[in-house]
Amino acid sequence: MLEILSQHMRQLEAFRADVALGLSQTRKRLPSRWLYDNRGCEIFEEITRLEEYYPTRTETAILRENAREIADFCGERAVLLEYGAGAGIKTEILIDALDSPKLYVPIDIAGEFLDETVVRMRRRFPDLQTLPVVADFTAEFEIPRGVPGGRRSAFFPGSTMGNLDAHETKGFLRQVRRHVGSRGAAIIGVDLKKDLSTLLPAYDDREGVTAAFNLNLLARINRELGGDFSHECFAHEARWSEAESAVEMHLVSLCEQVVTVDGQRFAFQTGETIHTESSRKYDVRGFMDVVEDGRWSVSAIWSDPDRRFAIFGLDATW
Ligand code: AVJ
Repeated sequence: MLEILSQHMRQLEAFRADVALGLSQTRKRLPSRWLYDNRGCEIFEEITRLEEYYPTRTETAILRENAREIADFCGERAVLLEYGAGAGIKTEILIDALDSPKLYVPIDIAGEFLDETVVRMRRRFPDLQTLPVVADFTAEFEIPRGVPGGRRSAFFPGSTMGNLDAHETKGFLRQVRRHVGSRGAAIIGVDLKKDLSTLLPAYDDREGVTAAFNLNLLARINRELGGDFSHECFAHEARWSEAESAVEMHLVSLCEQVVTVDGQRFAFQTGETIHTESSRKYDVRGFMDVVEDGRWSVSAIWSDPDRRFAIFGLDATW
C-alpha cells in the first residue's frame, strides 16, 4: 500500500517536472506517456474501434492469419516477454497458437494494470506460468533470475515502437536483445508509411475522439497539477512531419493567452502549439536498417494485403 502510494507521488512529481520544463521551451512539448492516465487509456480504447484508425484491427488480423507461423517462429516451450502488458486480444491470439509455452512475462510500469493482466491471463490460460515485472521498459531493468531456459521471444505489438525517437528505439532494441540472449527472438508490430489521406484521418477522426484524447492532457494538468487550461482555447491538430516520418499530435492555442500551472505562468501566442505525441511510420527497408544496427536480423515479415502494417520477426545476431 505504501509502495503504491509512493509510486503515485513519484509519478506526480515527474509529471510536474515534465510540464514545467516542456511548457518553458521555445517549442512547447510534453512527453506522450502523460496522455495515458485512466481517462486517456479509456479514450484510446475508443480510438482503436474507430473506422479511421486502421492499425489495431489490421495488426490483429495479421496475427490471426499468421498465428501458426509466428508461433513456430517462437518455437516449442517458449518464454514470452511482453513489453507493455495490455495488448489483450493480440497476446491471447499468440499464446493460443504457441506449442506448450513455458512462461509469460508481462512487463509494465503500471502495477495495478499489470495485476489485472495477470488475473485475466491466469484465468484464460490456467496451465501457463505468469511472472509479472513492474518496470518502465524505456529505462534499463533486468529480467528476474529463475526464468527458465529455452528460446525467449520478446513481443512488442501495437506499433508502440513508433512513439520512441531514434535514440530511444536504439536503446530499446539493445535492451531487448540483452533480455532474450543470443538465441532469442522478437516480434514487433510496426505501422508502415502510407498515403496522408489514410494517415491523417487516423489521428484526426470525424467524431473527435482523438481530439478528446489529446485535450484530456490539459484536463489532466488541471486535475493533478492545479492548472487553469481552458478547453475552448485549444484545438487538436494532427500533422505529418516529413523530416521525422511521423504523424504528430499538437494542441494549438486559439488565442493569445496566459495559462497558470502550479503558480507558474506560461504565455501562448495565437497558433502556437504544444507537441504531445509523435507516431513514427517506417518503410520495410528503413525498419530493417534500424534493427540490423542493434544486433538483430529480420527473419520474417508478416503483413496485410494493403501493406498498411507489418509484424517483424527478428532473430538475435552475434
Ligand atoms: C498507442 C502509440 C500506438 O501512435 O497510433 C493513437 C497512439 N495516438 N491515436 C499510435 C495514438 C493517437 C497510438 N499508439
